[in-house]
Amino acid sequence: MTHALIVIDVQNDFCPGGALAVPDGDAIVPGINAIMRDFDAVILTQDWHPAGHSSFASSHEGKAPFDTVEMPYGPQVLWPDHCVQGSHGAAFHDRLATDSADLVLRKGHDPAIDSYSAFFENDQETPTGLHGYLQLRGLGTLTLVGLATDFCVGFSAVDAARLGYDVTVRQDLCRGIDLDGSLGAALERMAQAGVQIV
Ligand code: VGL
Ligand code: ZN
Repeated sequence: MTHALIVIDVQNDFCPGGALAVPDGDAIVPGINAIMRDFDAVILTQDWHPAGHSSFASSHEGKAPFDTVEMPYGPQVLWPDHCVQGSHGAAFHDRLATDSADLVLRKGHDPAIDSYSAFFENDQETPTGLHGYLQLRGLGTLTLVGLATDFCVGFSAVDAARLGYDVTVRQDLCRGIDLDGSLGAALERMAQAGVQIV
């Protein structure tokens, strides 16, 4: 089994100064760059929303960022506008070594569905295509790093484990948002799913 590094959403909007900044989000960049050469493949994901996306609080009358609404696919946290396609906020952090990536996977482009996981959108059934790519390349062992631990990293890791991958999350190379205990809950869900958290 060959081993892929999946770098989740290391984008300007999730770094200090960005629209949905994760505390210390940029601190992981040098460490991520340093381990890229240790893997058979490097995959970067990019949160990539159209303007007016349904996960933005600004798209819901009377709602504020971090409120929750009921979507056809279940509860959805509303976020500040972030990672709008083509914007500076959606670009990768400028010190991330993007040239080393084999694949850049964009997610969250459907206006009506958010996509935390790199594998499935938040309806938990629409595939992003990543599973097919990994299978065809024989990449069965995955290490996940990036932002944010409790949302996109956590959901990706749980989906990967359920799909049968051998999954490790490098906590030292992740940072979390921790909204109402979401970090502890995500660590719990990952552990339950068989993700190795190191
Ligand atoms: C993320 C909230 C909204 C993430 C993306 O990358 O963790 N979180 N969109
Ligand atoms: Zn998003």
